[in-house]
Amino acid sequence: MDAGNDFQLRLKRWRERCEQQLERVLDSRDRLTQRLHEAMRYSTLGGGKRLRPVLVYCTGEALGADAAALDNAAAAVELIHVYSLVHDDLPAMDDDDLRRGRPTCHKAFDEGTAVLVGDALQALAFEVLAGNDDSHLAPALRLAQLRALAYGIGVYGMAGGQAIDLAAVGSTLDAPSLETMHRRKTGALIEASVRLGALGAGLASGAQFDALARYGAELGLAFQIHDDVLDVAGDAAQLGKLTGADAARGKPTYPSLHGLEAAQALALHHRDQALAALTPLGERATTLRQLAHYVVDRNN
Ligand code: GRG
Repeated sequence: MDAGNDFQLRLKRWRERCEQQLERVLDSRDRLTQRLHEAMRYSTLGGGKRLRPVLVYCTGEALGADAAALDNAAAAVELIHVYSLVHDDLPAMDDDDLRRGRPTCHKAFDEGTAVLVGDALQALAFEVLAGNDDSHLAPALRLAQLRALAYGIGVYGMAGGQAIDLAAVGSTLDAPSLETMHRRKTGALIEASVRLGALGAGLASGAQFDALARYGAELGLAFQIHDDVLDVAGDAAQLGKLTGADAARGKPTYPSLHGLEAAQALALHHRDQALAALTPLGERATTLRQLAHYVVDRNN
């Protein structure tokens, strides 16, 4: 089998494993909150590329971890990601009707439910990551994972990036501010996914840990720049959402600031930075390298 097919097969297996884990943690028989649960499952299951959990698995695997030691972290990062999508789609944020090819959560249910879906998914992510007595990971590593995830989604991560994004609508940002916004809004959770995978393999510090964190940060920035590019040049049917949304809202993006071609070149530049960061890991990082190419070659 050639390397490309092997990569696609591994991607498919990790996605299936992620789906099983999400099914596991979203299983509830509480009748009083049936509608909330239905909305959480609707938003989470059966869609999306599962990039963040795949990164957890691939990073952990590169360092020799068992998949079972990575399951909770993989589920947790996807729960957080879905929470961010549900809130981001709300009228107070991006006001989107379509997500993953289906009506957004607040369209399929209602706005109040969508707010609660995000809140409950975020809480569930930390509960799952904290683990239980059967957890495969030592308490100190679990604590480091909790801290990494919290940092990645707080003021210096996803929520802060979203605040910069909201404040910038209808205005321009200079290049360094736009880069900071992207690094926080999207890059920080992607970097956290890599950190969680390393911690799940027992690696908590040192040159290799720092190299992986750098890989995650550069990959995250490349991912969001490519996302900006897809919003201009992508295909709505493949994306499962409308294109041109950033320009319609007057959002500063890489194509609006630098032009489409320069934005594409910058996505490749940060992919290359991500690849360069992997040098100390040698052969073990083959799948992580393939993921870096995938992130800027994808059409959805
Ligand atoms: C706290 C009210 C409140 C809102 C928070 C944190 C937040 C809203 C939004 C975060 C911003 C955000 C959604 C960033 C991610 C942008 C992005 C590129 C999403 C798409 O990710 P993909 O392509 O999606 O990985 P799939 O569907 O494949 O999982």
